[in-house]
Amino acid sequence: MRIDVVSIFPDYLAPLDLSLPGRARASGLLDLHVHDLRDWTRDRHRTVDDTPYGGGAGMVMKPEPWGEALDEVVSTGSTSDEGRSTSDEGRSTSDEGGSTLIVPTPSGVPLTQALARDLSTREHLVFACGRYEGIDQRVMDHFADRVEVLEVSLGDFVLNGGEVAALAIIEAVVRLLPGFMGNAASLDEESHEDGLLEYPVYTKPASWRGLDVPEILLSGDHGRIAAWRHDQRVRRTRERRPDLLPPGPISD
Ligand code: 6GU
Repeated sequence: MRIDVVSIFPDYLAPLDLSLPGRARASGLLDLHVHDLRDWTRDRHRTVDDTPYGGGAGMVMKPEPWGEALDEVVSTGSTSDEGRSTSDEGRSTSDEGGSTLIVPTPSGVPLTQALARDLSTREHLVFACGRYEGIDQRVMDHFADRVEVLEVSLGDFVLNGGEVAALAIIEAVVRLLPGFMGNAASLDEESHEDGLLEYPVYTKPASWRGLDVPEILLSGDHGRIAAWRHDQRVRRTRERRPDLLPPGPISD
């Protein structure tokens, strides 16, 4: 998979060199490129924003730098001499129709595990990280005629810009890449893979600060342990995320 991120704060994306995406990069599964939007400005002040038509608070990101940046990055596989991905099994990444443009915004569709799974099957993701009050809508409208455009939100709260959201989305996607995690089973068993939250987990010591590990987990009875864990998942989900449960009486 190739991922390009365009931002006015490319240093925000430095954590991508570490941790999960870092390992995927090192192993050749992920070909990741971070770009500074201001490289596509043409004025002396490298301006990226302006006041909103219609009035209102804050500033809006101008369409021209975004247009030029995304013209180049969306059609990529490579911009000039950056080199081609070797992880795409021979498919061309210069076909822009193979790109998906993701615009992190609190006004987007919610990120879910199902969306992360879908994104993990794409060959090229481009993240357009906006700041201020957002990006001129014509940028998304224009590119929607050329590639799939997804405005994606992490949830019902507001961040200062799309960078931290892009980091979160990339981590959720990259850990699902085939061949990334050693243990495929640990992926299926976790929260949000089957509509219930995860059960609580414990490790040694069996007693800590007066708190004991639930006795059943020490029993060696795998059938009863599985039933207990399922019950814990249902209780937790009912308590914390009732919106995830089907309507009507709870079936255990
Ligand atoms: Cl994707 N972006 C911003 N700026 N704020 C958010 C968000 C995204 N998701 C939740 N809040």
